[in-house]
Parts: sequence; C-alpha cells; structure tokens
Amino acid sequence: TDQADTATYDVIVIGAGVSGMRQLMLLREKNLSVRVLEGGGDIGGTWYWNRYPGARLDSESYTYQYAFDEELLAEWDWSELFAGQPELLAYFNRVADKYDLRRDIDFNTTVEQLHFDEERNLWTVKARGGRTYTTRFVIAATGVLSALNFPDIPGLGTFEGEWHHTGAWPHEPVDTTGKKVIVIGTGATGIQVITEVAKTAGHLTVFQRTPNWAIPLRNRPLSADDMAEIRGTYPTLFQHLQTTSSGFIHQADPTTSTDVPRDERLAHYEELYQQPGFAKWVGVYHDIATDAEANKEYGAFIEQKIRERVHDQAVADLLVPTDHLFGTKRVPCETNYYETYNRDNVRLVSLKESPILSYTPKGVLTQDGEVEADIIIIATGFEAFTGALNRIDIRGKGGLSLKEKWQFGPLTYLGIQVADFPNLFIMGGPHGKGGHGNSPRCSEKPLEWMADFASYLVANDVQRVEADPTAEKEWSEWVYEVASKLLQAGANTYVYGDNIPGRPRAYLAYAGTLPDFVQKLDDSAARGYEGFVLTR
Ligand code: NA7
Repeated sequence: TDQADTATYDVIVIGAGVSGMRQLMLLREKNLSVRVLEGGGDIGGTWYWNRYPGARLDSESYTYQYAFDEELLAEWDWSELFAGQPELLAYFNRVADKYDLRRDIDFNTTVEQLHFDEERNLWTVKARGGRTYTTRFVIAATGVLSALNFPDIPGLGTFEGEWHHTGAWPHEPVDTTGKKVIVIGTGATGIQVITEVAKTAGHLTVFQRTPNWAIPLRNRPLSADDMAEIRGTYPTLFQHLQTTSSGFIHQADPTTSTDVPRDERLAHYEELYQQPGFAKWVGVYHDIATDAEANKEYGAFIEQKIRERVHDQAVADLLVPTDHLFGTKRVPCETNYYETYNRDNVRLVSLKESPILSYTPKGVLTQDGEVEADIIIIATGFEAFTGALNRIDIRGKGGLSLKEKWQFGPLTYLGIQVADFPNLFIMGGPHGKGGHGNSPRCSEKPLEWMADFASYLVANDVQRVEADPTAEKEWSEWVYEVASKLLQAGANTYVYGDNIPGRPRAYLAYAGTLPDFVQKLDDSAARGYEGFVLTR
C-alpha cells in the first residue's frame, strides 16, 4: 500500500551514515526542513552494516571522529589507536543521542526511486514498500562503499549452511568456533575477517583471486595518559588534517628516494615498517607513488617481509602480488595476517589455478574439487562509488536515467551535481573528495559547503539548480586526465570499477588533494556558485 508523507521538505538526505548524520545537523542549523531516509535499522552506515569479526579502522581513531563539538572531543576516550567496529558504532550512537538525530530519520527506508517533476521543480522519492516523499532538494549521502558486490557464482541458494556478506553482517553473533569456514575475497575486509575467524574455526579455506600488498596495522591500546596527550593536539590537529592530501595524519615524504643512498633508504623502510597504520603507504617517499622503479624497490622490501613471515614459500609465492605495484590498490592493514597461513587449520586456495565453478549444498565447487563448509563468508567488496546511486531508479529532465547517463563512466561537476538532474546533490560519490580517504575529514568541509548552498538556494527562492554542462565536461575531463597519470591507472581496482566483470573501466574517485578540492568548492561559492545554473 502506498503511503505518502504529505510534507514538502526543503531537503531530503539519503543515508544516515557518517556523512548523512553530520549533514542533518548542519541543515538543522540553517533552519531548513529536513528528513533523512536510511535503509538500515539505525544510524552508522558503514559501522552499522560491517559488523563482521575483525572490522576495524585503518585510520587513527582520533583522526576519524567529528571535529566540530569540543564537548564531545573532551569527553570521548578512544580505547585503541585503531578502533574496532563496536567502539565506532558506540561513538556514532553517542552523537546521534546527544543531538537527538533519530527524530528526523526514517529507518528501514530504502530509497528505490527518485523522479524529478519538471513542472513543479520537486523530487518525488519512493522507498521500498511504497512510502513516498516530496522535496525540493535531495542530498545523496549514500556512501562510496555501500552497494554490496556478490560474485557471479551460481548456486548460492542451494548451499545448506550459513552464508553472510561481510557488508551485511547479522546483528546476532555468528559462531565460527570449531566450524568449517570458507572466506571468498582477500581485500581489506577479507584480510581482517580471515585473521579473526582463523583463531577459532575448525578449518578455514581462503579463496584468493588476487593477492594484496598488506602492511602491519600495529594497533595498541590507548591509556588515559595517551588520550591526554592526543587531546592536547586537538586544537591544531583538525586544521592540520585539512592540509594533508586525503585527511590522513600521514603525508607523503617530500624526499625523492633516489636522492637517498640505497642503504639509508632501506634502513628508512625498516623504520617505516615498524610504524602504525598508513605510514608505510601514504607516508613513503613521494616518488614511490609515481615512479615505477622507486616503487618496485619498495615492493621488493615489502615482499621480503611477507616471505619472512610465511613458513611455506609455496604459500608465500601465492601471497606476493605480481599483477599490480605496491599502493596502486587500497593497501589493507593487518595484524598477523601472514602468520595466519602458518596455522594448521588454514588453507589458501588461489582461484587463478583453481577457479570457483559453483556453490553446492555442501560448500563450494572449484575446478580441483569440492570444499565443504558450514559457513561461507563473502568478502567480495562493493560496487564502489557509483553503485549506491545506480541501484536507485533516478530520473532527471525528460525522464533521463542517471545510470544511462553514466553507462560509460560518471560525469559530474565537482562530484556534486550532474547536468540534467536539477536539485540533486551528491555528498560522497564519484569524482568528489567527500566520503573517500579518511572519510570524516574529507567530507567535513563539503558538508558545510553543502549546507550553506542549500540555505542560500532556499533563502533566494531558487527553484532549480543544476550543473552547467560545460562545467561538467571540464571537470570530468580533468578528473580522468589527472587519474591517467597515476601508477594506479595500471591496476585493476574498485577505484576503476573493474573489480566487477562487465562494469566499464572508468576512473571513479577524485585524484586531486583534499585542500585543492575544498578550495575549488570555495572558489565556486565565492563567484556566486560558478559552474551551477540557478533559476529563480
Ligand atoms: P575489495 O577491496 O574490493 O576486495 C574484494 C575482494 O574480493 C578482492 O580480493 C577481490 O579480488 C575479491 N573478489 C571480488 N569478486 C570476486 C569473485 N567473483 N571471485 C573471487 N573473488 C572475488 O573490498 P573490501 O570489502 O575488502 O574492501 C573495500 C573497502 O572497504 C576497503 O578499501 C576499506 O576501505 C573498506 P580482486 O582483487 O578483485 O581480484
């Protein structure tokens, strides 16, 4: 039965994750009428859905929190340098409670349709189950890694055991103790879940399509003294994080590797290897990201580390990446991941040598035979950047579908608007910086900018705002051009969409820096929202 929400909102925000929650607060401050629609049963987005064992930050916890509320910053203690999912969800719940966010959010409300009414300049939003809403503006805070990717393997319905995608993990704990478990996928998620499940499973089989360059997380508990020290940095920390390229605390080393003598270089790599988090990825000599030769030397160093940690060199051979250079795909952080393959109860199967043919009632059939399982864990990631939007039937002017418009790759202006889709804004999607990198830092300024813009549009009675097609063309071409110069252009990665067969290969992220991106938003606003066409 169709239920209509009879209000006409100024803004509907889709998604109550890390970005959507903050967007709601900011729009409230502007006294706009806002409703947030969320598919999940509660707030938290990524941290609501990804409850799998081992789910954890690879950003330092204190860099990942909201920066706007001094009281909250003073009160909240992080228990670990890299917080786990339960602590993160508790944090976002604390925020939602403090700001009474839930009163403006409809949960279990998965948006399926967004249709633009050209006569009235309003969007009609239809959720699963039939409930409809009317709004002037829509802000999609739908996340860049939220649309689940299921591998194209037949027969899942015939499997008699339990199966779970890591990105839609049940709320009740899944007991893997003593069980036969299969994990499919060895990305950042797979690596976390494999390490954790191996500790208790009776037997674990890991199906690996492509090995990744993983680096030690080096997590540790934070004491009261640690927190006091960290808190002392807050006044400047959050400003500083706006100056780094992706909102991480680590920054590329301006030194060129070849300017440093080889033994000094290698000693430096050893030092880096002992440091926590992305120091070993984001914080390396700058040319490791751009010069293939410099990169290969560093890759050889990491390879040696992997080989030292894995007893069986035939297994190590499978774990060392050969298809892509270090850091050209998202580098997973790990805690004893490589040592996991030294356990008697763990077996690594390379799908290159032994592809999966189907699921069966008892497990998974590969070319080399059947592997039985009580539980199958599907850690195959997401249809990144565009998936969450493409799964909604979005129709702009003349009934044009967004999915069709993007069939060869995304086209946007600033990653925020799409020509022919008036009054629709994207906060965290393709070709924008918000929502990617150290996500809360990258989205912070764009969300503030967006609230200012929405307020301006309402105050000035703007009926229609859309990306200027020329601005869209220039922005898209620029993004594609900048990306083509990175070493990353040589890797198959979700950043190019080609982790999923049949998806067009097109660069989906934003290749510039966070401060550059924020500057571009501010410049547009300062010039009366240049690049956007406003109709009163
Ligand atoms: P990723 O990084 O996309 O990893 C997915 C993994 O699943 C990766 O190892 C894939 O292999 C593998 N995969 C995907 N499709 C298949 C099929 N059909 N068969 C076998 N294996 C497959 O997703 P994650 O969830 O790990 O991480 C996503 C982000 O979330 C991450 O960056 C963190 O920021 C959090 P491939 O390498 O494509 O060959």
